Parts: sequence; C-alpha cells; structure tokens
Amino acid sequence: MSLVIRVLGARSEWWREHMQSLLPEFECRLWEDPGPLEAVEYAIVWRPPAGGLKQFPNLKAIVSIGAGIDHILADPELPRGVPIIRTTGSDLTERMREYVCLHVLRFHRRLPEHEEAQSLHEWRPGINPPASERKVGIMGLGNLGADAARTLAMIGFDVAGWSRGEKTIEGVATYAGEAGFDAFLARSEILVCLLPLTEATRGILDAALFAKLPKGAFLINCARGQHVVDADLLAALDSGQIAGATLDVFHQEPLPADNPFWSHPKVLVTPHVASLIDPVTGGKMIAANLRRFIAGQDVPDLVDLSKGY
Ligand code: NDP
Ligand code: OXD
Repeated sequence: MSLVIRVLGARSEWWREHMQSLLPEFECRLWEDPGPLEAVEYAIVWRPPAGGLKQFPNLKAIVSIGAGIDHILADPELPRGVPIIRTTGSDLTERMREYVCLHVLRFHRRLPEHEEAQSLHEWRPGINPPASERKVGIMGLGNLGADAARTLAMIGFDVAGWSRGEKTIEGVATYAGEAGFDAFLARSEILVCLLPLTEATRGILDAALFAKLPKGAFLINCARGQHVVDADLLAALDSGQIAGATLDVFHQEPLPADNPFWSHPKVLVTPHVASLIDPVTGGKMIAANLRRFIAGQDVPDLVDLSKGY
C-alpha cells in the first residue's frame, strides 16, 4: 500500500520524508518515482499534471497540499468520483491573517508614498484617517476570509465581507450573492480577494467590478491569478480608479520576467507566499485527515464537489 507526493521544487524530499514518518504504514514515494501504479491508494498533490492522476487505478482519495482545489479540478482527465480532501488548519489561517493585515495596513498607512518620499529625500507628513473610517471589503468569508475580516475588525477597521451564502460575523457587515454584491463593492476602499477559483469567480476582478469600487480603491489579491482580468487591472491602475494593488497570485507562476506587473509603480508582487503550507504543520494536518478518512470518520476538509470548492 503506497501513497505518492507531488510538490514542486526543492521541498519534495523534505515532504516525502516527513510524510513517511507521520504515516509509517504507507510506503511514501515521490510522484516522479511512484513504484507499482496499482499499489498507490492516496495522492498528496500540488498542481498535478493533466492526466497524471488517472494513472493510479486504485486511488481512494486525492489530497490537495493547499486550501484550494482548483489545481486538481483543472485536470480534464481527473478520475471522477475520487474524493478530494483539502488542507486547512490554524497555521494556514494565521499566515494568511498576517499577510492580509500587513498589506491592508501598508495601504492604510500609505507606506508606498513614504517609500517614494524617502527615495527622493522628501519629508512629507500627512494625517491618516483612523482605521474606523477606512472601509475594508473581504471577498470570500471561508476559513481564511472570515478570520482576516475578524482580525481587521479587531484592529479597528470598518470591515465588510461578501460570500455566496448569508453569514454572521461579529463586528463585520456581511453581504451575500448577487443581491449584495454592488453595495458591498461600493463601500470597499481596500478590497481583499479570498475567493476560491470556480467558474463563478474566474475573471471576477474585471473592469466592471473596478468601476463599482470607490475611486482610488486598493486591491489585494491573495486567492488565484485567474480571478483577475490583467488588462482590466492595468487599465484601472493607469486611470487611477485603482490606486494600488498587491498581487500574490498570477495566471502564470512563476510570473514571467516580462510581465508588466513586475515593474508597475503601483503594484507590489509577492511570489505566491501569502500562506504556504510547510511539511511540519501541514503534514500533520494531512496525516490526521487521511487517518480519519481511512477510519471512515467525518473529515471536515473533505470537499463537497457539488460546490466546486
Ligand atoms: P473556503 O472554501 O473556506 O471559503 C471560500 C469562501 O468564498 C466562502 O465564504 C464562500 O461562500 C465564498 N464563495 C465561493 N464562491 C463564491 C461566489 N460565487 N460568490 C461569493 N462568494 C463565494 O476557502 P478558504 O478561505 O480556505 O480559501 C480561499 C482561497 O484562498 C483558496 O481557494 C485558495 O485559492 C486561496 N489561497 C491562497 C493562498 C496563498 O498563499 N495565496 C493560501 C491559501 C489559500 P460560502 O461561505 O457561502 O460557501
Ligand atoms: C493554497 C495555496 O491553496 O497555497 O493553499 O494557494
């Protein structure tokens, strides 16, 4: 009985060794060296190649090394009916909380302007509005969005959130579905995207949405690059409709060297690091989920494939 692990880059062997120590009853192998294909019962993956998972005829579950599962569903030959388990946990939530607060505060406290002034040796003091007068909007109120919304509200921001279904979060104004969308956008001076990538959310950050934000709003996208229509964002930045953007995720990753976001003066690029899962804490979560799944117990991270996220 074996499981395969697919991680991109230098961390593969770290993951393999760690998962082997957590799940000694399995033979843990790397994707590139899976051994007998019929022995593979579980695949722990990040961005599996198209057609890759169907080579294992006895797959019992697929585990996403991440909260998102879009990278698995993107496979047109994905074996249907195999359960998918995503990876969540306090570690992931805490890292995303830090990222969102850091970048909301960066815009709120005008850090890009201070950095520019410093580069010119100019002393440019200015009074900032208090956090209570800064309206922040969080798209997606799941594990990550709800936590970020609560934390920003605790810091003192005037926070609203938008989700598919109705939600109640103390200290946060909530909006849902199509009906609440425009009102939510109209008040979002700093907009944070924490939506999953689905057919309903692909390309949602487009010209029509930017036009509904207050003039000079800021965008922080830490969900998926495919949420953004890049040409629309560049146009909104150039017109001043969007005053600045922090982008952690992109259509193509790594971001190609000639992509205009790299050198845009109003854009901060981070390399998909908002909240990375590491083998130590993430591995524990994955092992615990697999043990519950194998024992036939409830697995809260089991994805409801009818929702698609
Ligand atoms: P969840 O599945 O827990 O939450 C998703 C939220 O989005 C829910 O509130 C859901 O609404 C809402 N939503 C889904 N579809 C729609 C829609 N069509 N309209 C309005 N709201 C919608 O996800 P997580 O919080 O765990 O993660 C969110 C995403 O963050 C991941 O899918 C991933 O892409 C990204 N991510 C990025 C990372 C990074 O490092 N950059 C790290 C981790 C995650 P409802 O509550 O009603 O279901
Ligand atoms: C995730 C990610 O989905 O890291 O967890 O993007």
